[in-house]
Amino acid sequence: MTQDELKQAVARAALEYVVEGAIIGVGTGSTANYFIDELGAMRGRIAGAVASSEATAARLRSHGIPVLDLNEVSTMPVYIDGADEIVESGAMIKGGGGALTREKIVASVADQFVCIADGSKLVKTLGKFPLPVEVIPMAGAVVARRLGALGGQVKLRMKDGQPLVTDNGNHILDVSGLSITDPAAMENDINNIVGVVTVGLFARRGADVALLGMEDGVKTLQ
Ligand code: ABF
Repeated sequence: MTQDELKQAVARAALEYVVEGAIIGVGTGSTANYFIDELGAMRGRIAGAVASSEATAARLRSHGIPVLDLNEVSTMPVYIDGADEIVESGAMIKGGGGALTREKIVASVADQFVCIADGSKLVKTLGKFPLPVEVIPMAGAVVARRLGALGGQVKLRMKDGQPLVTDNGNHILDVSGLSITDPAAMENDINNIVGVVTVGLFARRGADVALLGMEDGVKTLQ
C-alpha cells in the first residue's frame, strides 16, 4: 500500500468515531483532508464542523458541510486530526502544516482526540521531526535564543523567501535535534517562554485514540 492509501484507510476508519447529529472538530493536513472527503459523504448526518485552519474550512465548505465558529460551540464529542509524530502514550508533535495553534484550541474543546496517521508517524521518542513553535513576530529572535538553550537548532520557517505567516498572523520556529523524553514537561517549559503562542507538543492533552495505517490494516492505540 502507498502512504496515501494508508492515510485513506485511517480516514475511513475514523468515521466510526463521528457522532451523528453532533459538531465535529476537524484538523489540517493531507490525512485530515482524506477524512474531510469521507465526511462529505455523511454531511446530512452531522450538525457541522469546527475547522482548525482556513484551508480545512474551505475544504469542508466545498463538501457542503456547515463550518461553525468555535465561539458558537461549547461542546464537541470528537476532534479528528493527523500528526507529524506520535508515541504510544498518545503524545504528539504537530504543526508541520503550520496550523498548530487552532488545532490545539479546537482539540481542547473536544471530549475525545482521535489521531489519524500512517504508521510511519509512530516513533519511540519524539523529536526527529522538527518541533514547530508559533511565536509573536516581534519575539522571534528572543524566543529562538531561549529555544536554542534547550539544545536544539532553531530555524525560522520560510515560504517564498519570506517568513511564513500563520492564519493568526504569527511566525513559526522549527526546532530540530531535540530528543523529547518528557513531552509534557517540555510542553510546559516552552509554553512558559514569553512570546510563544503555541508549542506543537500535544502531550498534556494528547490523543485519546490513535488510528495508525499499517500494511496489515488499521492499528488502534487507546
Ligand atoms: C496536521 O497536519 C498537523 O498538525 C501535522 O503537522 C500535519 C500532518 O500532516 P499529514 O497528515 O499531511 O501527514 O495534522
